Amino acid sequence: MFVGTDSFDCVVIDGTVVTAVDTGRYDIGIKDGKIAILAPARSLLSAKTSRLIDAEGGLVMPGGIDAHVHLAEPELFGKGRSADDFESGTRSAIAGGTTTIIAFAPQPRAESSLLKALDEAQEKAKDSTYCDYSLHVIVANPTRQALSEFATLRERGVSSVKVYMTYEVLQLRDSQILDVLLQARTDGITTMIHAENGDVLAWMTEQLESRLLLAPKYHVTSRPQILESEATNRAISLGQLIGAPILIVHVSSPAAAETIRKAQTNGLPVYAETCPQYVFLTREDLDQPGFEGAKCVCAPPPRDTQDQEGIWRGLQNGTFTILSSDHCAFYYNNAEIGKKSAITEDAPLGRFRYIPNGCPGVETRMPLILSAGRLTPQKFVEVMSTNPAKLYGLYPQKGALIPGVSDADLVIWYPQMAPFHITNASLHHNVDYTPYEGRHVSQWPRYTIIRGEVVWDRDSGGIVGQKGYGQFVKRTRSAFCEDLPAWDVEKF
Ligand code: DUC
Ligand code: ZN
Repeated sequence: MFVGTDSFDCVVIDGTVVTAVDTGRYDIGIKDGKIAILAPARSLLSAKTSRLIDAEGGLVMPGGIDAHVHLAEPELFGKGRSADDFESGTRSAIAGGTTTIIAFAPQPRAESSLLKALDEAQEKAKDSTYCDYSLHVIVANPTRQALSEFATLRERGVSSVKVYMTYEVLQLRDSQILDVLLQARTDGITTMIHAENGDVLAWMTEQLESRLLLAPKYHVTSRPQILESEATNRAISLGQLIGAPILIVHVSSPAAAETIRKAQTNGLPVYAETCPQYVFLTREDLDQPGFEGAKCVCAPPPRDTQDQEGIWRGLQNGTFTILSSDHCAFYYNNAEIGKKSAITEDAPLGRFRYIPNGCPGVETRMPLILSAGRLTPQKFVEVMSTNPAKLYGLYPQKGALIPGVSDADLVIWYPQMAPFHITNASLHHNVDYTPYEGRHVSQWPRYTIIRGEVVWDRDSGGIVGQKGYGQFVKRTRSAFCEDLPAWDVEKF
C-alpha cells in the first residue's frame, strides 16, 4: 500500500496497465529499477518522485522480449555476415518497445566446445547493448565435450540451445539431435529446433538450378511447406522419444502449426514460435523486378495470403507460445557480405541458393503486430513478453509487473497517435532496407523503460538510453518444465 511518505524514482500515472492476465487502470511506482507498487489510478499523483509520466489514455505493458535475434554472427549462411551488432541491434530494439533480447552464440562446426562460442558472444555484447540481453547457444557440433558443457551453460545462466535440421554448416543428423535432447533433458535446457528438411531442400535446389530457375522467387519454390511440416513432425517425434521440451522456431506453415497443435493436445512439451514475416509478407514479396525480392528472402519463406490466416489463428488459439522477430539483417546493396553477394556475372538476378537468409525486424515486431489489431492486448503481451520470459527462464524478473519482484521494464503506447508509414530512414538498425517500407502503422511506442530508466522517448529525443546500459540476464530453467527423472531406454 502507498504511504504518503514513500518516494519513487519514477511514477507512471493513470495508464491502462495490460499484463498477460489483467487489464486495469493503475499507477505504477518504480524504485531502484523494480516495480515498487501498482496503485489505483491517480492515487500516486502526489507521491514524491524524480520523474512523472502521464500515461492517461495510454497502454502500459511489460517491455517486449524478443527471444530470436541474430547479431554479430559470422558467415554461417553463404557469404552473408550480420549487418547489426549488439550495439545497433539493441538500439533498434528499444525504439520498437523491446527491453530484452535473446541473441545467439554460434558454435562453429570445427569447434568441439560450446563455451568458447559463449565467451566470444559475451565479449561482443559486453558494454555494448542498449537493452538487457541473454544468449542461446547454437550447437553445430555436439561432441562429447560440447554435451558435457550443458551443465556449465546452466551455471552461466543459459538455459536454451538451438539446433538446425538444415544448412550445410549447421545441420545435425537425427542421432545428433537425440544426443542434444537427452543432454538437454538431463540439464534442464530447452532445445530450439529449426525445422526444415535440409536434404529435401538440397534436392529441390538442384532441380531448380538444373532448369536455370535462379531468381529470388525460387527460394520459396525450393522450400515447399512439406519440407517444413515433415521436419516439424520429425522434431516432435525425436522430442517425444526423449521426453524433452522443444520449441519449434519461426513456423511459417499452417500445416506445421497443425502438427504442433496435435502434439500439444496430446500433452507433449512442444512449444512454437512464429514471426511477423509470416503474417505480413507473402511469396509475392520475393517476386519483384530485378533482384529486389532478395530483401524478403528468409527461411522458412513467407507463404500465401491464406497461410497468413492460419498463422494468425495459431496465435489466437495458443498454438504459438511466442512471437519473435528472427531479426537477421544483411545489407541489400553489398556484394561482399550482403544480399548482393549472390549476384554473379552469369546470374545477374542472383542465385537464390546463395542469398543470405534473413530480414531485419527487431524494431518493427511490436508496432506492426499491435497495429494489426488481430490480437487482444492481453494476448499481445502474452506472446511478446510474458511467454518468452516463462519459456526461457526470465520470469518473473522479466515479462511481468509484480511489485518487489519484476524489473521496471515497460513499453507505453498512446493509441491516439497519428498513423504513419514506416520508412527505413526512421528505423535504428544498421541495414539499408526494411521489408516493411511504406507500411502503415497506427501504433509506435511512446516510451520504452528499462529498469526504471527511460531509454526511448519518441517525442523528445528518440533514443535517450546509453550504449552499455544493458545487462546480461542470467536465466533459470523454463517455467514450463518441471524436473524430469533420468531417461530410461529400457522402457521402450
Ligand atoms: N532463417 C533466417 O531467415 N535467418 C536466420 C536463420 C534462419 O534460420
Ligand atoms: Zn533465426
